[in-house]
Amino acid sequence: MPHLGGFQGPQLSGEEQLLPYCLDYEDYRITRIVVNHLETSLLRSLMMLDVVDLLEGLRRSPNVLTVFVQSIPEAQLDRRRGEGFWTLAEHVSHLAQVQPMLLERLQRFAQEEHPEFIPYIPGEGEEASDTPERMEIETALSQFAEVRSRQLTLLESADETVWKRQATHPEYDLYSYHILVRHILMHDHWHMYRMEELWLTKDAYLTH
Ligand code: NI
Repeated sequence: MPHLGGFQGPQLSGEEQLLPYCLDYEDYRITRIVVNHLETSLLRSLMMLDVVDLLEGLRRSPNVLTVFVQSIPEAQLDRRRGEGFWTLAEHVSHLAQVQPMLLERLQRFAQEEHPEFIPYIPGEGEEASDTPERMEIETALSQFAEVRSRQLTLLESADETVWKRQATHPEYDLYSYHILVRHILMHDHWHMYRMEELWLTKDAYLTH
């Protein structure tokens, strides 16, 4: 290890060997403190490195969904592939119906330091079914786009403190603003992926 000035530092291992250029122990100690600090802030910023991409993805979802849905022949929209399967129209309706609840969660994060959420169970308390209420497709698409744009306004005004907020949610081991935002994006795509499967995948290959 090329320690300059002849100082034989303490036995170093692993990443510490990446710090060879120390003039003496004091330099080594100071360097270590600086590196620790940099590592910590690097880790912090790494966690947030996807913020721009998350917002960009959320902004693009309504158009991806709209173009996708408009490419599906109308007769396919209400086809039920099996018992317990949602139709394509129900998936679109669900995507529209959950956005106000997600917007409300973002609002609570903006207002509360440590929100405690209760699980969202669609259709709970109603007579009905475990399938989403079938909306007019155009209505569903415009509601999805409209609430998404309100979510984005809120997201763009959130500062770093809000982005770092943690919450409690009985369904999840870990819940934070950052996780919620990523979840909204992945939820869009989970349902779009499932819709594509339900539309195009042959019976023998369709997952339940
Ligand atoms: Ni869902």
